[in-house]
Amino acid sequence: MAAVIALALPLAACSGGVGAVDEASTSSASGKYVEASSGEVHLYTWSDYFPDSLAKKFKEDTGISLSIDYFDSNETLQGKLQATGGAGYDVVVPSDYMVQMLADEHLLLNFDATSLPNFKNIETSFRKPYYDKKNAYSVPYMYGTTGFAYDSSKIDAADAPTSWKDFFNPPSSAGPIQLLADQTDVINAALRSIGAEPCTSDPSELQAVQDLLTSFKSKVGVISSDNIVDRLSAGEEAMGMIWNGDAHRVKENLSSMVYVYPEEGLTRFEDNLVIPSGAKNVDQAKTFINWMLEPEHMAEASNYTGFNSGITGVDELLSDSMKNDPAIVPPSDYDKAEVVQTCSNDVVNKYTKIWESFKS
Ligand code: N2P
Repeated sequence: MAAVIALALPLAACSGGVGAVDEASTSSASGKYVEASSGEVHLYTWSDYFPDSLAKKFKEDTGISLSIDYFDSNETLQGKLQATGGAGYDVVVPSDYMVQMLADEHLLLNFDATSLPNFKNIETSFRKPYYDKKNAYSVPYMYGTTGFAYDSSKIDAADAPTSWKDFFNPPSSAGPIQLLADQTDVINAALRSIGAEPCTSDPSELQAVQDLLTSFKSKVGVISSDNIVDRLSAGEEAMGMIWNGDAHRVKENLSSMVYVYPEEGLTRFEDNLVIPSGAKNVDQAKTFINWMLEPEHMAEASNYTGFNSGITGVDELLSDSMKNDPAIVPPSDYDKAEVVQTCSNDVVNKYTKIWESFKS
């Protein structure tokens, strides 16, 4: 099983682009762990990222009801928490860089995740990531990569795409391209395709990305992070930017689908369970997060979403189809998965401008 966790790049080893969260300026830890046995938890997570069966099991096990709303990108989540001052939800699921941005904006509760009884179940290399060096705010949920996939029954082997350069200049047999509604993933991929690094502030590189996206636009079919598994499985699109877990699920329905590890490199993301600063049901939220750190619960989420997690004991419980899928277990010689960094606010504003102009 070592291969499955090959993507468990030690997050702690990577430094963030804008420095660590200012510990002194954040709210203090919210006290010791108190297990709740009634009440509710409002979860706000990515589309299609939490099985109904697990919500049911959580209620049976703990007496706590779980209601779920969905978002399509870190920036949508951030906008929602900014608008409500961190209220409205008890647990939300930001990726790496967004944990740091939300903590910097005082939108997360410092609940000291190390005080959870099941914190011990988190694999060592998944503790103390660069975006939360003390595990004050977060525990890991799913991790994966952002690559692209194509249907090899529709695209000739001679035209088979292998790079982001190919993705942004697709063969005509690919038809309209699926694109994630995700400014960070799309712009980082476009930067890689021109040989630039994520988080660059170089005006000529950012202009080149803007130009590339402008020329790519006529080839785009749907820009959406929702229902990708259904659309690609049904053959509505033959090529698209996709997260590897979703690609795995498509491959279960359509075996001719191929997940590509682009030559220039790709993003390795880590999604997290965190508590917003305005959460109403904090004990219930902590009870939920602690419950999710049980291997059998996290494995149920993994087998549903197609993504692995950094929780000890989950690998053994993964389906054989996950363990044997190159979309989940990258080729052993592929060493270009890069942990997402937190760009400076100035660079984020530039990304947003490029993205808005691309979509308009
Ligand atoms: C899958 C959601 C994946 C989240 N539908 C990527 N951060």
